[in-house]
Amino acid sequence: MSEAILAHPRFISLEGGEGAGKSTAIASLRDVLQKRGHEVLLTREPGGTPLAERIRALMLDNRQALRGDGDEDEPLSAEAELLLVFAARAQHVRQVIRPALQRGVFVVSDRFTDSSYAYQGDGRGLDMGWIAELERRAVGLRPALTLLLDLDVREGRARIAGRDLWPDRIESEQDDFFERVRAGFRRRAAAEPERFRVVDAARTPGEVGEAVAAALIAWLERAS
Ligand code: Z5A
Repeated sequence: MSEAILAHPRFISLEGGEGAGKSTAIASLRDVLQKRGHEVLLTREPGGTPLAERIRALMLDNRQALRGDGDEDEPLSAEAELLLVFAARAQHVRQVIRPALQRGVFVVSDRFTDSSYAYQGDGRGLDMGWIAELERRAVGLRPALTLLLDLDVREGRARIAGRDLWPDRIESEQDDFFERVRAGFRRRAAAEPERFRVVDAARTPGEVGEAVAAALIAWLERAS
């Protein structure tokens, strides 16, 4: 396949740390697009296809369930984690995202490759050049607009505290990991101001929904 990365004009992503409110805000983006007569596909990463959802479950499993035959736990290495998220993304792009874009649909994804740079690159310390190579070779697609919901790490964690009986593998990381992730997202947003819009997520769900909707409307009107 071609190694060029296409920023598709109908492909939009939402990014941010845990508890930032992406899953809540994505409905506002859908409403704006539908009101303008567009067909919209909401999807998420890791996941978005049956196989990619299975990879997601493997990657987030916190029971250290990637066990060997004995009783010893087998922790997932950072490198394997990176390859799993890209395996899921390669499926997602080919099975769902590209076909929808080719049909003229707007695709809005809750997370995409920016999460790999932030979590596996900044969070885990893996080589950014390797991630860029995977993005070129296995993905080849980038959103034209990325809305970054920016929120204090502790506030985001407080929002999801007690939600799950068992925090998943990534939720179980310490605050310093999430501080590196947040700094990574902000650095990427500053480096690509044309693509990113940073939204202050420390507001009520209604206010955040209005802010992402306003950012999308301004972007659509600017692009048209
Ligand atoms: N990951 C990765 O490492 N590498 C990759 O390449 C990709 C992902 C693609 C996905 O798990 C994990 O995979 C993720 C990164 C990693 N781990 N982390 N962290 P996930 O989908 O379960 O995690 P998430 O994307 O962070 O989802 P989340 O924790 O649910 O956050 P959210 O979608 O941004 O928030 P929400 O579900 O809309 O809201 C969370 C709670 O806060 C909920 O109870 C809401 O009612 C409440 N909420 C929402 N908005 C507000 C406001 N504005 N005020 C107060 N309370 C609010």
